[in-house]
Amino acid sequence: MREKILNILRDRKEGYISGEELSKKLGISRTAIWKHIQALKREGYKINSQKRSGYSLISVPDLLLRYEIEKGLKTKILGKKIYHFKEIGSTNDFATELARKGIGEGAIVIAETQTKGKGRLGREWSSPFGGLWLSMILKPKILPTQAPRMTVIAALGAAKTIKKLYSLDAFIKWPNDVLIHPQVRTIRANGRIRKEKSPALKKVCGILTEMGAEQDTVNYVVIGIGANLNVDIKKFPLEFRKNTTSLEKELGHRIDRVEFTKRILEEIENFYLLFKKRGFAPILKEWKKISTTLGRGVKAVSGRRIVEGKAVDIDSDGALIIKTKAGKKERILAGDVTLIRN
Ligand code: BT5
Repeated sequence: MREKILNILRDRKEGYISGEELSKKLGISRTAIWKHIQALKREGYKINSQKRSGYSLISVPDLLLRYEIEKGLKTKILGKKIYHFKEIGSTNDFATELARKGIGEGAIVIAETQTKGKGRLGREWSSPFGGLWLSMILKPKILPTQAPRMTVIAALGAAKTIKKLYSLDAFIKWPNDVLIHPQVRTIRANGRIRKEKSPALKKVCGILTEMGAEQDTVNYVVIGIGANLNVDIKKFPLEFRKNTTSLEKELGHRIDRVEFTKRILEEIENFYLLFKKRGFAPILKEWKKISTTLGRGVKAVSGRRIVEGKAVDIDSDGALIIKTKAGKKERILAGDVTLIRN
Protein backbone atom coordinates (compact mmCIF):
# COMPACT_ATOMS: atom_id res chain seq x y z
CA MET A 1 0.00 0.00 0.00
CA ARG A 2 2.81 2.40 0.92
CA GLU A 3 4.48 1.68 -2.37
CA LYS A 4 1.23 2.49 -4.19
CA ILE A 5 0.82 5.74 -2.27
CA LEU A 6 4.41 6.70 -3.05
CA ASN A 7 3.97 5.99 -6.74
CA ILE A 8 0.87 8.17 -6.90
CA LEU A 9 2.69 10.97 -5.07
CA ARG A 10 5.65 10.60 -7.44
CA ASP A 11 3.38 10.90 -10.48
CA ARG A 12 2.02 14.17 -9.14
CA LYS A 13 5.58 15.53 -9.16
CA GLU A 14 5.37 18.66 -7.02
CA GLY A 15 1.58 18.85 -7.06
CA TYR A 16 -0.77 17.90 -4.26
CA ILE A 17 -3.26 15.08 -4.08
CA SER A 18 -6.04 15.11 -1.56
CA GLY A 19 -6.54 12.46 1.07
CA GLU A 20 -9.97 11.87 -0.37
CA GLU A 21 -8.69 11.20 -3.89
CA LEU A 22 -6.01 8.86 -2.54
CA SER A 23 -8.58 7.06 -0.45
CA LYS A 24 -10.88 6.60 -3.47
CA LYS A 25 -8.07 5.43 -5.73
CA LEU A 26 -6.79 2.90 -3.24
CA GLY A 27 -10.03 1.86 -1.61
CA ILE A 28 -8.92 2.52 1.95
CA SER A 29 -10.03 5.11 4.50
CA ARG A 30 -8.50 8.57 4.80
CA THR A 31 -7.29 7.67 8.29
CA ALA A 32 -5.48 4.65 6.86
CA ILE A 33 -3.89 6.92 4.21
CA TRP A 34 -2.80 9.32 6.93
CA LYS A 35 -1.22 6.49 8.91
CA HIS A 36 0.73 5.27 5.87
CA ILE A 37 1.92 8.82 5.18
CA GLN A 38 3.17 9.10 8.77
CA ALA A 39 5.01 5.80 8.38
CA LEU A 40 6.64 7.00 5.15
CA LYS A 41 7.70 10.21 6.88
CA ARG A 42 9.28 8.15 9.64
CA GLU A 43 11.27 6.29 6.98
CA GLY A 44 12.70 9.59 5.79
CA TYR A 45 10.38 10.68 2.94
CA LYS A 46 9.61 14.40 3.10
CA ILE A 47 5.88 14.77 2.47
CA ASN A 48 4.02 18.02 2.88
CA SER A 49 0.53 17.71 4.30
CA GLN A 50 -1.90 20.60 3.84
CA LYS A 51 -5.40 20.54 5.16
CA ARG A 52 -7.03 21.78 1.98
CA SER A 53 -4.84 20.44 -0.81
CA GLY A 54 -3.68 17.13 0.67
CA TYR A 55 -0.24 15.55 0.30
CA SER A 56 2.81 16.33 -1.81
CA LEU A 57 6.12 14.44 -2.04
CA ILE A 58 8.98 16.88 -1.47
CA SER A 59 12.00 14.59 -1.37
CA VAL A 60 13.13 11.01 -1.19
CA PRO A 61 15.81 10.17 1.43
CA ASP A 62 19.30 9.10 0.40
CA LEU A 63 18.60 5.61 1.66
CA LEU A 64 18.39 2.24 -0.05
CA LEU A 65 14.74 1.77 0.88
CA ARG A 66 12.72 -1.14 -0.37
CA TYR A 67 10.26 1.00 -2.34
CA GLU A 68 13.10 2.76 -4.15
CA ILE A 69 14.89 -0.47 -5.08
CA GLU A 70 11.68 -2.23 -6.16
CA LYS A 71 10.64 0.61 -8.45
CA GLY A 72 11.56 -0.44 -11.98
CA LEU A 73 13.77 -3.33 -10.83
CA LYS A 74 14.07 -5.73 -13.76
CA THR A 75 14.83 -8.98 -11.96
CA LYS A 76 12.89 -12.20 -11.62
CA ILE A 77 14.68 -13.65 -8.62
CA LEU A 78 16.84 -11.14 -6.80
CA GLY A 79 14.99 -8.68 -4.61
CA LYS A 80 11.85 -10.83 -4.34
CA LYS A 81 11.96 -9.91 -0.68
CA ILE A 82 13.90 -6.92 0.53
CA TYR A 83 14.94 -6.34 4.13
CA HIS A 84 16.33 -2.89 4.88
CA PHE A 85 18.11 -1.71 8.01
CA LYS A 86 19.55 1.65 8.95
CA GLU A 87 22.08 -0.27 11.02
CA ILE A 88 22.82 -3.94 11.51
CA GLY A 89 25.68 -6.14 12.74
CA SER A 90 26.29 -7.92 9.44
CA THR A 91 23.88 -8.34 6.52
CA ASN A 92 25.47 -11.75 5.85
CA ASP A 93 24.67 -12.92 9.38
CA PHE A 94 21.08 -11.73 9.08
CA ALA A 95 20.65 -13.33 5.65
CA THR A 96 22.07 -16.59 7.05
CA GLU A 97 19.48 -16.52 9.83
CA LEU A 98 16.75 -15.97 7.22
CA ALA A 99 18.03 -18.78 5.03
CA ARG A 100 18.10 -21.12 8.04
CA LYS A 101 14.49 -20.20 8.72
CA GLY A 102 13.66 -21.24 5.18
CA ILE A 103 13.37 -17.84 3.48
CA GLY A 104 13.62 -18.52 -0.21
CA GLU A 105 16.01 -17.74 -3.01
CA GLY A 106 16.20 -14.12 -4.04
CA ALA A 107 15.72 -12.46 -0.65
CA ILE A 108 18.14 -9.60 -0.09
CA VAL A 109 19.28 -7.75 3.01
CA ILE A 110 20.57 -4.19 2.79
CA ALA A 111 21.96 -2.02 5.57
CA GLU A 112 23.02 1.62 5.51
CA THR A 113 25.78 0.83 8.01
CA GLN A 114 27.15 -2.34 9.58
CA THR A 115 28.63 -2.47 13.05
CA LYS A 116 30.19 -5.91 12.54
CA GLY A 117 30.73 -6.00 8.79
CA LYS A 118 32.96 -8.93 7.99
CA GLY A 119 35.40 -9.94 5.32
CA ARG A 120 36.74 -13.42 4.81
CA LEU A 121 38.44 -15.39 7.59
CA GLY A 122 36.91 -13.22 10.29
CA ARG A 123 38.45 -10.02 8.95
CA GLU A 124 36.75 -6.70 9.53
CA TRP A 125 34.91 -4.89 6.75
CA SER A 126 34.48 -1.13 7.14
CA SER A 127 30.86 -0.27 6.44
CA PRO A 128 30.15 3.43 7.00
CA PHE A 129 27.12 5.22 5.54
CA GLY A 130 27.33 5.77 1.79
CA GLY A 131 28.34 2.30 0.64
CA LEU A 132 26.34 -0.67 -0.50
CA TRP A 133 26.32 -3.43 2.10
CA LEU A 134 24.08 -6.11 0.71
CA SER A 135 23.57 -9.85 1.08
CA MET A 136 21.50 -12.19 -1.04
CA ILE A 137 20.19 -15.68 -0.58
CA LEU A 138 20.61 -18.11 -3.45
CA LYS A 139 19.85 -21.80 -3.65
CA PRO A 140 21.91 -23.11 -6.55
CA LYS A 141 22.20 -26.80 -7.28
CA ILE A 142 25.92 -27.10 -6.69
CA LEU A 143 28.29 -29.15 -4.58
CA PRO A 144 29.75 -27.47 -1.50
CA THR A 145 33.16 -27.41 -3.21
CA GLN A 146 31.65 -25.39 -6.03
CA ALA A 147 30.61 -22.46 -3.82
CA PRO A 148 33.49 -20.29 -5.17
CA ARG A 149 31.52 -20.25 -8.44
CA MET A 150 28.98 -18.01 -6.73
CA THR A 151 31.71 -15.55 -5.76
CA VAL A 152 32.78 -15.35 -9.38
CA ILE A 153 29.18 -14.73 -10.50
CA ALA A 154 28.78 -11.89 -8.00
CA ALA A 155 32.16 -10.35 -8.79
CA LEU A 156 31.35 -10.43 -12.52
CA GLY A 157 28.02 -8.71 -11.85
CA ALA A 158 29.76 -6.01 -9.83
CA ALA A 159 32.45 -5.43 -12.47
CA LYS A 160 29.86 -5.25 -15.26
CA THR A 161 27.78 -2.74 -13.30
CA ILE A 162 30.76 -0.44 -12.79
CA LYS A 163 31.68 -0.70 -16.46
CA LYS A 164 28.17 -0.12 -17.78
CA LEU A 165 27.18 2.71 -15.43
CA TYR A 166 30.42 4.67 -15.28
CA SER A 167 32.53 3.41 -18.21
CA LEU A 168 35.26 2.42 -15.77
CA ASP A 169 37.17 -0.77 -16.47
CA ALA A 170 36.78 -3.06 -13.51
CA PHE A 171 38.90 -6.14 -12.93
CA ILE A 172 38.62 -9.19 -10.71
CA LYS A 173 41.45 -10.30 -8.49
CA TRP A 174 40.92 -13.90 -7.52
CA PRO A 175 38.89 -14.82 -5.63
CA ASN A 176 36.71 -11.95 -4.49
CA ASP A 177 38.11 -8.47 -5.12
CA VAL A 178 36.76 -6.03 -7.67
CA LEU A 179 39.39 -3.46 -8.56
CA ILE A 180 39.51 -0.27 -10.60
CA HIS A 181 42.26 2.03 -11.78
CA PRO A 182 42.64 5.04 -9.53
CA GLN A 183 41.71 8.47 -10.75
CA VAL A 184 42.33 9.41 -14.31
CA ARG A 185 44.96 12.12 -14.20
CA THR A 186 45.12 14.95 -16.67
CA ILE A 187 48.65 15.69 -17.71
CA ARG A 188 49.88 18.53 -19.89
CA ALA A 189 52.63 17.42 -22.24
CA ASN A 190 53.71 19.59 -25.18
CA GLY A 191 50.68 21.75 -24.61
CA ARG A 192 48.39 18.76 -24.95
CA ILE A 193 46.04 17.40 -22.37
CA ARG A 194 46.38 13.71 -21.91
CA LYS A 195 44.40 11.43 -19.73
CA GLU A 196 46.28 8.76 -17.94
CA LYS A 197 45.31 6.04 -15.55
CA SER A 198 47.48 5.15 -12.62
CA PRO A 199 48.76 1.62 -13.22
CA ALA A 200 48.01 0.44 -9.70
CA LEU A 201 44.61 -1.08 -9.15
CA LYS A 202 42.56 -0.43 -6.04
CA LYS A 203 39.79 -2.40 -4.39
CA VAL A 204 36.34 -0.92 -4.66
CA CYS A 205 34.24 -3.97 -3.86
CA GLY A 206 34.63 -7.25 -1.99
CA ILE A 207 32.50 -10.39 -1.97
CA LEU A 208 31.96 -12.79 0.91
CA THR A 209 30.27 -16.09 0.07
CA GLU A 210 29.02 -18.26 2.91
CA MET A 211 26.86 -21.36 2.73
CA GLY A 212 24.80 -23.87 4.62
CA ALA A 213 25.55 -27.38 3.43
CA GLU A 214 25.27 -31.02 4.38
CA GLN A 215 27.69 -33.51 2.92
CA ASP A 216 27.08 -33.20 -0.80
CA THR A 217 24.18 -30.78 -0.73
CA VAL A 218 24.22 -27.01 -0.59
CA ASN A 219 21.09 -25.82 1.21
CA TYR A 220 21.69 -22.13 0.62
CA VAL A 221 24.39 -19.69 -0.30
CA VAL A 222 24.61 -16.19 1.13
CA ILE A 223 26.56 -13.80 -1.04
CA GLY A 224 27.62 -10.58 0.66
CA ILE A 225 28.64 -7.62 -1.44
CA GLY A 226 30.45 -4.64 -0.01
CA ALA A 227 30.86 -1.79 -2.49
CA ASN A 228 32.47 1.55 -1.66
CA LEU A 229 30.11 3.94 -3.42
CA ASN A 230 29.88 7.36 -1.70
CA VAL A 231 32.31 6.44 1.00
CA ASP A 232 35.11 8.58 2.40
CA ILE A 233 38.13 6.28 2.48
CA LYS A 234 39.86 8.65 4.89
CA LYS A 235 37.39 7.49 7.51
CA PHE A 236 38.61 3.89 7.26
CA PRO A 237 41.18 2.59 9.75
CA LEU A 238 44.64 3.50 8.48
CA GLU A 239 45.59 -0.08 7.64
CA PHE A 240 42.56 -0.45 5.32
CA ARG A 241 43.22 2.66 3.24
CA LYS A 242 46.09 1.33 1.18
CA ASN A 243 44.93 -0.11 -2.14
CA THR A 244 41.34 0.88 -1.40
CA THR A 245 39.13 3.38 -3.16
CA SER A 246 35.53 4.42 -3.69
CA LEU A 247 33.53 5.17 -6.81
CA GLU A 248 32.79 8.67 -5.55
CA LYS A 249 36.50 9.36 -5.24
CA GLU A 250 37.38 8.07 -8.69
CA LEU A 251 34.46 9.66 -10.50
CA GLY A 252 34.67 12.95 -8.63
CA HIS A 253 30.97 13.03 -7.84
CA ARG A 254 28.43 11.30 -5.68
CA ILE A 255 26.72 8.40 -7.34
CA ASP A 256 23.10 7.31 -7.30
CA ARG A 257 23.18 4.43 -4.83
CA VAL A 258 19.67 3.24 -5.67
CA GLU A 259 20.55 3.02 -9.36
CA PHE A 260 23.76 1.11 -8.55
CA THR A 261 21.87 -1.33 -6.33
CA LYS A 262 19.26 -2.08 -8.96
CA ARG A 263 21.87 -2.53 -11.67
CA ILE A 264 24.10 -4.82 -9.65
CA LEU A 265 21.12 -7.04 -8.80
CA GLU A 266 20.19 -7.19 -12.48
CA GLU A 267 23.74 -7.94 -13.64
CA ILE A 268 24.31 -10.63 -11.01
CA GLU A 269 20.99 -12.22 -11.85
CA ASN A 270 21.87 -12.26 -15.55
CA PHE A 271 25.08 -14.17 -14.81
CA TYR A 272 23.26 -16.44 -12.38
CA LEU A 273 20.61 -17.30 -14.95
CA LEU A 274 23.29 -17.88 -17.56
CA PHE A 275 24.99 -20.24 -15.12
CA LYS A 276 21.73 -22.10 -14.48
CA LYS A 277 21.06 -22.46 -18.19
CA ARG A 278 24.48 -23.13 -19.62
CA GLY A 279 26.68 -24.11 -16.69
CA PHE A 280 29.90 -22.53 -15.48
CA ALA A 281 31.85 -22.50 -18.77
CA PRO A 282 30.45 -19.18 -20.14
CA ILE A 283 30.91 -17.57 -16.71
CA LEU A 284 34.51 -18.68 -16.64
CA LYS A 285 35.03 -17.24 -20.11
CA GLU A 286 33.77 -13.82 -19.00
CA TRP A 287 35.79 -14.01 -15.82
CA LYS A 288 39.00 -14.71 -17.69
CA LYS A 289 38.51 -11.59 -19.81
CA ILE A 290 38.70 -9.31 -16.80
CA SER A 291 40.92 -11.29 -14.49
CA THR A 292 43.89 -9.40 -13.17
CA THR A 293 45.31 -12.59 -11.70
CA LEU A 294 45.74 -14.89 -14.67
CA GLY A 295 49.12 -14.84 -16.31
CA ARG A 296 50.63 -13.05 -13.32
CA GLY A 297 53.20 -14.08 -10.77
CA VAL A 298 51.34 -14.75 -7.54
CA LYS A 299 51.77 -15.82 -3.98
CA ALA A 300 48.71 -17.61 -2.66
CA VAL A 301 48.11 -18.29 1.01
CA SER A 302 45.49 -20.89 1.82
CA GLY A 303 45.45 -21.74 5.51
CA ARG A 304 49.01 -22.86 6.24
CA ARG A 305 49.72 -23.62 2.64
CA ILE A 306 51.73 -21.08 0.66
CA VAL A 307 52.08 -21.49 -3.08
CA GLU A 308 54.16 -19.26 -5.33
CA GLY A 309 54.22 -19.31 -9.08
CA LYS A 310 52.31 -18.18 -12.12
CA ALA A 311 48.50 -18.12 -12.05
CA VAL A 312 47.69 -20.12 -15.17
CA ASP A 313 44.00 -21.00 -14.92
CA ILE A 314 40.76 -21.10 -13.04
CA ASP A 315 39.08 -24.49 -13.04
CA SER A 316 35.42 -25.40 -13.24
CA ASP A 317 34.95 -25.05 -9.47
CA GLY A 318 36.38 -21.54 -9.49
CA ALA A 319 39.68 -22.72 -7.98
CA LEU A 320 42.93 -21.00 -8.96
CA ILE A 321 45.58 -23.09 -10.69
CA ILE A 322 49.16 -22.02 -10.03
CA LYS A 323 52.16 -23.39 -11.87
CA THR A 324 55.13 -23.42 -9.54
CA LYS A 325 58.76 -22.87 -10.55
CA ALA A 326 59.24 -26.64 -10.38
CA GLY A 327 56.54 -26.94 -13.05
CA LYS A 328 53.95 -28.49 -10.74
CA LYS A 329 50.34 -27.39 -10.99
CA GLU A 330 48.78 -26.54 -7.62
CA ARG A 331 45.08 -25.98 -7.05
CA ILE A 332 43.87 -23.34 -4.57
CA LEU A 333 40.18 -23.45 -3.74
CA ALA A 334 40.16 -20.66 -1.18
CA GLY A 335 42.74 -18.19 -0.01
CA ASP A 336 44.43 -14.84 -0.48
CA VAL A 337 46.49 -13.90 -3.44
CA THR A 338 49.19 -11.27 -3.72
CA LEU A 339 50.36 -10.31 -7.18
CA ILE A 340 54.15 -10.45 -7.05
CA ARG A 341 55.36 -9.57 -10.55
CA ASN A 342 54.15 -8.95 -14.04
C1 BT5 B 1 36.11 -9.17 1.44
O1 BT5 B 1 36.87 -9.80 2.37
O2 BT5 B 1 36.51 -8.46 0.55
C2 BT5 B 1 34.62 -9.43 1.59
C3 BT5 B 1 33.86 -8.20 1.99
C4 BT5 B 1 32.38 -8.44 2.06
C5 BT5 B 1 31.64 -7.34 2.72
C6 BT5 B 1 30.16 -7.52 2.62
S1 BT5 B 1 29.29 -6.10 3.09
C7 BT5 B 1 27.81 -6.95 3.08
C8 BT5 B 1 28.08 -8.33 3.66
N1 BT5 B 1 27.95 -8.34 5.09
C9 BT5 B 1 29.13 -8.56 5.71
O3 BT5 B 1 29.29 -8.61 6.94
N2 BT5 B 1 30.09 -8.74 4.77
C10 BT5 B 1 29.56 -8.66 3.44
P1 BT5 B 1 38.45 -9.88 2.36
O4 BT5 B 1 38.96 -10.25 0.99
O5 BT5 B 1 38.81 -10.75 3.49
O6 BT5 B 1 38.91 -8.38 2.62
C11 BT5 B 1 38.89 -7.84 3.90
C12 BT5 B 1 40.00 -6.82 3.95
O7 BT5 B 1 39.69 -5.71 3.09
C13 BT5 B 1 40.19 -6.20 5.33
O8 BT5 B 1 41.09 -6.97 6.09
C14 BT5 B 1 40.73 -4.83 5.01
O9 BT5 B 1 42.11 -4.89 4.76
C15 BT5 B 1 40.07 -4.48 3.70
N3 BT5 B 1 38.84 -3.67 3.87
C16 BT5 B 1 38.06 -3.53 4.96
N4 BT5 B 1 37.00 -2.74 4.70
C17 BT5 B 1 37.12 -2.38 3.39
C18 BT5 B 1 36.33 -1.60 2.53
N5 BT5 B 1 35.17 -1.04 2.89
N6 BT5 B 1 36.76 -1.44 1.24
C19 BT5 B 1 37.91 -2.02 0.81
N7 BT5 B 1 38.70 -2.77 1.59
C20 BT5 B 1 38.29 -2.97 2.87
